[in-house]
Amino acid sequence: MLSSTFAEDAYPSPDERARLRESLTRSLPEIPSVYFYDDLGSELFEQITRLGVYYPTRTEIGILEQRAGDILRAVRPRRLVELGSGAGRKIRILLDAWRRVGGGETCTMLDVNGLFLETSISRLRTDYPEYTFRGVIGDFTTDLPRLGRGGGRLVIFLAGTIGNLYPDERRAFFREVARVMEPSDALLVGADLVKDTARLEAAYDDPEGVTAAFNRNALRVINRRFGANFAPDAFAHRAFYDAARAWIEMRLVASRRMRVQIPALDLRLDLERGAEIRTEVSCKFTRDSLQASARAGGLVVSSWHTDPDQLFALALLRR
Ligand code: AVJ
Repeated sequence: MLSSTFAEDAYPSPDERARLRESLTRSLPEIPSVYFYDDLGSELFEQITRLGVYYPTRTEIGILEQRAGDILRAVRPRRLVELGSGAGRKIRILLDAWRRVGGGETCTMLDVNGLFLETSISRLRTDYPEYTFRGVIGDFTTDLPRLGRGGGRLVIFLAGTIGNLYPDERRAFFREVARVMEPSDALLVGADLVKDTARLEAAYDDPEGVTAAFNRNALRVINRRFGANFAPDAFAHRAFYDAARAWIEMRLVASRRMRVQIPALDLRLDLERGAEIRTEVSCKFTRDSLQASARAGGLVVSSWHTDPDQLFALALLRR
């Protein structure tokens, strides 16, 4: 959903360059996971969602299909707001349920990609003429105030994307959302659940190598956007579950010694063979751990919806 951040025509701002420079010069260098999602990366992610080992997408869709009606009847929203609209498949499940339940008026989608927003909104207008659709171009970590206040609103944040925020960023996110919520509003969050390590690790290291290609693509994005000369093929994909932090971590491992120039950051990286770059954390939750971090924003879990195998959950949060 963040692909337009890397529109080829938009040169990285000083702020963006400073942030990446800071990430790459840590003792464990890091590339923020937002850099996965150029057009190719977004397509690779779509392929990941169809892999047998990658259970989150289909499990979340199953839960939504089962529970959308109950959730809408409990909240009775007039307005639906989606943060980060993805492929636009899941909002349709809620809109279909809204038709049966009634009471719906407007649907707002917040996304950093303006073109993506326009395309999906024009399709939604055709298929759901009874609702008013609005697009807000923005980033869910910084632009929530632009949604305004108002009540009667169900905000949805799906796909387990909440897990890509570090715990402190996650608490800040909940505080920001809570700030624009009225007591009659609710937030529906999709969260991947803690489970056995083998199952988690398999979901991030498929035999087809799609996740490995997705991981290496971050280097291509950095090369293009910052004039760097990373050799993506000289990096191996690594994904492991850190049980103490309850997160999957993805890294790229240098298969040889190399010197990387990143002109736009005025930076040179000397990597030893075996040096690692962190590209993503994907936090896994229990009902208690999600509740604890939502509490930072004064939010409580008002209902919890999961699949029979407890793989994934939708948490309905309220003030
Ligand atoms: C986009 C956050 C849902 O963390 O599972 C998939 C991204 N990374 N495989 C996740 C991802 C590796 C994904 N989300």
